[in-house]
Amino acid sequence: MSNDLTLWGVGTSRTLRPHWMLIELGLDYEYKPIRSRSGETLRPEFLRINPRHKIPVLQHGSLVVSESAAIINYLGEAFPKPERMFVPRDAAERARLNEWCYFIMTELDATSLYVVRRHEGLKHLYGEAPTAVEAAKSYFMHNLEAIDARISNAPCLLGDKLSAADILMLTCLEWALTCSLQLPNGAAAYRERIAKRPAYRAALAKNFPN
Ligand SMILES: N[C@@H](CCC(=O)N[C@@H](CS)C(=O)NCC(=O)O)C(=O)O
Repeated sequence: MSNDLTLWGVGTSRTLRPHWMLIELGLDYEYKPIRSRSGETLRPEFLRINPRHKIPVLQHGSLVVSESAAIINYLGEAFPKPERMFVPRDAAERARLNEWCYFIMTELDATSLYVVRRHEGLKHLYGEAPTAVEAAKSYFMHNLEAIDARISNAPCLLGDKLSAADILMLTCLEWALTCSLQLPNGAAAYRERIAKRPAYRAALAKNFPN
């Protein structure tokens, strides 16, 4: 039966997240393999859905959700989760999940890795800023080192079961490696464990088809 789910976007760490969550939840979905900075995000068909011309975007029936973290948390709430996934049962558990998600999205993604991406890899678009890049890299490492012991404690960030926070964390760790950052021991071991998941491997194949 169709779930009426359409996901827009492939090719980046941010688009990988919803592919992974959809596959982890065992949901059938359609996807439109548009890419960033290809001109495809500026087509009228997509601008009607997201005037900020950013991917990923999820359509579920008439609902449109942008922002990778919001999409994967929505999917986790809207559909039944397999036993192997973390479901917050009360406000305290939801706070633990939110704490990880906000930390990863604001401190690791937006403040650190995206600054490196904009002013190193995409400097022709956003300007060269070596001081900002170095500061962002060292801020990333400082934050990761501060949580390294917590990451090593259990298989996943919230215990035995995978959550949206793990999807955000692993995609940031993989992204960090492409920026030549060296992961501390706990994070490196965590990455090795989580990256073995079949749903992650399947999502990689869908998100990075070439
Ligand atoms: N905070 C957003 C970031 C989304 C974002 O910046 N997407 C980039 C690709 S990673 C994009 O769509 N760029 C396309 C464009 O500007 O044309 C999220 O996590 O979804």
